[in-house]
Amino acid sequence: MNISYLLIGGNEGDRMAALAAARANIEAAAGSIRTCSSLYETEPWGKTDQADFLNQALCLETVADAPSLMNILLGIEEKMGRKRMEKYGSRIIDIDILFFNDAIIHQPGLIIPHAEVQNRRFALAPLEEIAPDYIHPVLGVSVRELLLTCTDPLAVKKINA
Ligand code: PH2
Ligand code: MG
Ligand code: MG
Repeated sequence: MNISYLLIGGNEGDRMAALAAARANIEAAAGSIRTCSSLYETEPWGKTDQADFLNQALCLETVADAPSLMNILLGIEEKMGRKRMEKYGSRIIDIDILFFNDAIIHQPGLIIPHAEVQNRRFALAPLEEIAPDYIHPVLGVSVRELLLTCTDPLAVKKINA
């Protein structure tokens, strides 16, 4: 069995419904969600003139290997109507693999750990809630430490829902 940490997010339409649909699709097609973080309302990173996102981190238990998981998740995004327009632009749903066991993978279309996780408060804050002691396999420090040293100034607010 493999353990993967995912980040789901979106900033179009009914964001809460989109995250709920993503969780249901992940459970149906990819494995068992062991833990979910709270939902976080987060300022848009990378392209600031767009709506705030809702983000959530998930701990997934799966029999799929990393490339298969990636393909399953891309299929869910497509089924949910994801259109790939501009880089960092708005989207109904995005499902990213942050970590997969302790794997370090560099393949076309698949980089694990996620290349930007340490630079994104919107990923680290939800992740820290469910996996504070996970050690980043390349950087060698915990998620808690990554959040403490993260310089991303964008606001991340836990939602009580
Ligand atoms: N995803 C992006 C770009 N910017 N900003 C926030 N707040 N949340 C995201 O999930 C996000 C983003 C590209 O994947
Ligand atoms: Mg993303
Ligand atoms: Mg993505």
